[in-house]
Amino acid sequence: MPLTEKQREHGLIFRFFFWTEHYLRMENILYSFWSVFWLLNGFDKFFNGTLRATDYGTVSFGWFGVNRDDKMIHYFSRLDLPEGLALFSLYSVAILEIVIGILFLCIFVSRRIPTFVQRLAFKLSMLVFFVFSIGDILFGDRAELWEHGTFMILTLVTFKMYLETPSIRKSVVGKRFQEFDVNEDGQICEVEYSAYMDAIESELEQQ
Ligand SMILES: [Ca+2]
Repeated sequence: MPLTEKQREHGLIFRFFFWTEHYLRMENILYSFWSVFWLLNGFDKFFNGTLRATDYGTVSFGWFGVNRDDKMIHYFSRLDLPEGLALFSLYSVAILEIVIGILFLCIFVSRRIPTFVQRLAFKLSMLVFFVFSIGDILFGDRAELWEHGTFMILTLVTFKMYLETPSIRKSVVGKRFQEFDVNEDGQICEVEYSAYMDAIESELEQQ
């Protein structure tokens, strides 16, 4: 498949655009963000750092700043709920967060994993923010409620992008759409998109 005149003229620039379209996709950025976000937040609950007395008072040292154990026990005690329940809730959510992080990591690595698994990652994310928001209201932490609300919106934005991915691919493939829409369903699936990218790459190599 020959390159267009324009593509040949701007070889290097075209290669750069190819790289951004192939690897630096918005979906890749967002999926890696959610993967890191959930994994770090999940592990944050297991690593609380160590408290040390300093000239400025007692300071927590360690990679993960917030001591969630104390915070959660304090929240639950306000509602006369036991410490055990506070820690059980905290670590259950932490495990769920790590699971969501792994799911997003799988989606980031391969877009070919079953679509119900992909949608599950979004559904679980929304459910966790839903539960957090209820907690924020009951425990009276309005700042956290706001924070969780913004992440809820970003989850919805990412989900919208996930649903619109076929039209994003369509705009990248452009004029060659018919050629790569192999099953003629009017959409470019991940397999068809990879075929398009492979074709472009081999054309670049032949240059
Ligand atoms: Ca198709």
